[in-house]
Amino acid sequence: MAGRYRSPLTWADVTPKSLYMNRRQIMAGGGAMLGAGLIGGEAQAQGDLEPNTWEHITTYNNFYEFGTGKTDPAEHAHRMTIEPWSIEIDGLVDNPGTYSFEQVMDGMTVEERIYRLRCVEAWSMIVPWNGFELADLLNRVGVQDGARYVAFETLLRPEEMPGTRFPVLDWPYVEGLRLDEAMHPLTIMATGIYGEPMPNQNGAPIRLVVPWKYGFKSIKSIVRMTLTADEPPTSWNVANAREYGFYSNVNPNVDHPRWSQATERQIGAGIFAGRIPTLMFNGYEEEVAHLYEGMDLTVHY
Ligand SMILES: Nc1nc2c(c(=O)[nH]1)N[C@H]1C(S)=C(S)[C@@H](COP(=O)(O)O)O[C@H]1N2
Ligand SMILES: [Mo]
Repeated sequence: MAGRYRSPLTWADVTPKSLYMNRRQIMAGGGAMLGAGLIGGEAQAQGDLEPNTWEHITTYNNFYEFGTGKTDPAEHAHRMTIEPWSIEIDGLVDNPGTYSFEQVMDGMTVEERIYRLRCVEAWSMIVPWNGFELADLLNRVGVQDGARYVAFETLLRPEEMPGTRFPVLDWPYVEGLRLDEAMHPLTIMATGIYGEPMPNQNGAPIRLVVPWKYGFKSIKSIVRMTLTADEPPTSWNVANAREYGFYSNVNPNVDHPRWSQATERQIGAGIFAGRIPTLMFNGYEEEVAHLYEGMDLTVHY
């Protein structure tokens, strides 16, 4: 392995922090920027962010590399080898290289963030993620002038991923964010759920979580990140550009061509619970609306 490291990260210039905020601290308001503390009053009013059960979060998944059924990932993702794991970080960065998972985690501030995950299929669940801000990692590798986007890529290992034998998507799964979206403090690299290491079906060992965008932007099991000048391709946009744009911000006013985005079904709420209204930017409007000032979100969907 050692020979593969082109440019090992040295975090020497960074003060290591090992703060881990547990849920109680966050709920008590210990972190103004965290979880429930961040969402607006409107979101609070439709029900506080009471997390879904471990069972729901780990058995109702989208991870097409393991099949397109909701229970396929729970059934097959155990076949994915996650040790050792490394992430290649390249493109317009000062310190490109192949970093082991351990190097990436070294000194990172892992916190719990309770976010709603809103799927484009119009269901949602509340997940207590553990992770660190993507901005912290990007700052460490040094983003160069001229970088305007971050491209992400998922592991592609057909012998461990039965779903990739079918051309459902253009494998490997790829996603992208504009640099300011990637640097936003709500954007995290998640490495666990409920304080446990990330289950394979949820994107072990490390995945993106962007709470104001549809679930598919939150790419799982990341093996590569590339800083680019141009907007990178994204798997769902490549598969069907009319239905899935680059931005894919949660927006109750812009329907998917085949169904409404105005409401959502809460996974685990019970069959009598009824649908709830979907909030602009998934309830994070105050925090992120400024990123899209002057953009027509019906064009840039
Ligand atoms: N690599 C990869 N990442 C992915 C997907 C996928 O199929 N492959 N599905 C996306 C979709 S559509 C959703 S809704 C979320 C689901 O995350 P969860 O299973 O942890 O709830 O993962 C996203 N990330
Ligand atoms: Mo999704």
